[in-house]
Amino acid sequence: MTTYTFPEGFLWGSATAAFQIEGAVHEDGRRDSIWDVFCREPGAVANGDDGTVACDHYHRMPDDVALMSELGLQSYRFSTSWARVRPDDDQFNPAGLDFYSRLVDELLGHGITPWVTLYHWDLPAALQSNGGWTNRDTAYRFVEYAEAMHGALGDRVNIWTTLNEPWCSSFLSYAGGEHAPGHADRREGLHAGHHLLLAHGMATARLRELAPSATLGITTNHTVADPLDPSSPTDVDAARRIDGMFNRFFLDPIFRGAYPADVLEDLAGLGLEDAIQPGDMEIIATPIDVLGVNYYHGEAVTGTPSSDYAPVVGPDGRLRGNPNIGSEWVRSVSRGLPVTDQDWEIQPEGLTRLLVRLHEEYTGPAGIPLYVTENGAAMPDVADEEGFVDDQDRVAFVRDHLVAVHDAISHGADVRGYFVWSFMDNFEWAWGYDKRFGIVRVDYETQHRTPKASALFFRDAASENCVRG
Ligand code: NCW
Repeated sequence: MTTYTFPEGFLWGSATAAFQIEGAVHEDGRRDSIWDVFCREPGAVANGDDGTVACDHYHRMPDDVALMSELGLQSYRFSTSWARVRPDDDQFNPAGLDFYSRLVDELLGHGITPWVTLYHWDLPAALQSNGGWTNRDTAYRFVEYAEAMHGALGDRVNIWTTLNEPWCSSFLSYAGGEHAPGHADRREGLHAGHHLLLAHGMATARLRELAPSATLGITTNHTVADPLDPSSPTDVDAARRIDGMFNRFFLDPIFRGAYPADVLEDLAGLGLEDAIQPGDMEIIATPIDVLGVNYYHGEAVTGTPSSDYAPVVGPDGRLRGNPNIGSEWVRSVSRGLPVTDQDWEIQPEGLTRLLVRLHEEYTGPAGIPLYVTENGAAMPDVADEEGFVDDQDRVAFVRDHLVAVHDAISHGADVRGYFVWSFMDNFEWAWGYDKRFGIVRVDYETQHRTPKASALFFRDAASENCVRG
């Protein structure tokens, strides 16, 4: 048995997102976000689930924070709901701002460091009616929203993430059709991606003016794409393309002020250039203090190059696109690795490779630390009569990925913390409530919370600052 001890000061936390847990979607002045609208579309979300009640966190927040404290969380990463705070793209909503202010007070009262994410996918529907992220104006609106959040919380919150997983809120949402607003248009996907990056850069610059000593960053989601057959040039090219769209499309502008040349070549003729205005790339490259990394799985990819592409109408009548813009022919193929409840292949060593690479190619040269802002797994949980879930599969997943983080640190990556996704079971987007990621079980009938074995494992790891395996 080896003990993997983390550097002193390593931050142990957990994360959630507003729409996935809050509920209370029509209370205290909140109005629809694009996810409320999307949930009403037949076939968009499994079982027709929606966020109306979710984990009822809006009403149970103090108890939830008390449970976080009992479980030894040192930091809690949550997102604020733009639709709660500025429901109509007009006046800011004092009741919405007050909820997050109370949450921050509650966290600080328990000695838990608040880590705010400003955008975790729930755009106000009022903005989508003007094109949402395909409209450049939304980026300017985001800056106003960021300013307001800073005005409400900036005296107590020091760590700010602009966006969570812009790949999802652009490509998966506007081109892939799987997330709100459920469009299947490649040009829209690319424009959304650029405007999200612009919003990130402008908000970072503004927050820096308002709070010179704050820690500012973005969280990107990553895949580690390996060619199915490393000796096949098409498979190698498929892996390069997926890496280009998932990882480098976002990181290169942020760290190098330019889209990668090979990605621009792959995307030629699809309209990205039309969204880029003089000065945009400099704004996007506004320096940040921290990069948040979300990692769930790696994949093996293959495919036969083709320029054929047509969105398909699914059995539910909804148009489905493909988030792999310009490389729709690339497919992920099972390598026979064990999978989570979402069929995502479990590959902890991919996290080591990812962190070392990010450090060497992007953050290290700029002296910027990495935080794993999300990692975790949906597992087929079974609760006993008391509601306890002995989720040894999730314990192993989290432990093995923490060992992978430790390996990355041993190889020189400057990783300062790990946030398990998620604090509690919640609304898993298009999968609805079927998929459970929490280290705390939520009984949706009673809203009763029960820490799972993984929560107890995580509490011990955090308090000892190590894992064993
Ligand atoms: S879906 C997703 N997730 C999960 C979600 O609960 C959370 O809000 C997100 O930050 C868990 O963590 C993130 N990420 C999308 C991963 C990419 C999916 C690739 C689909 C290919 C078609």
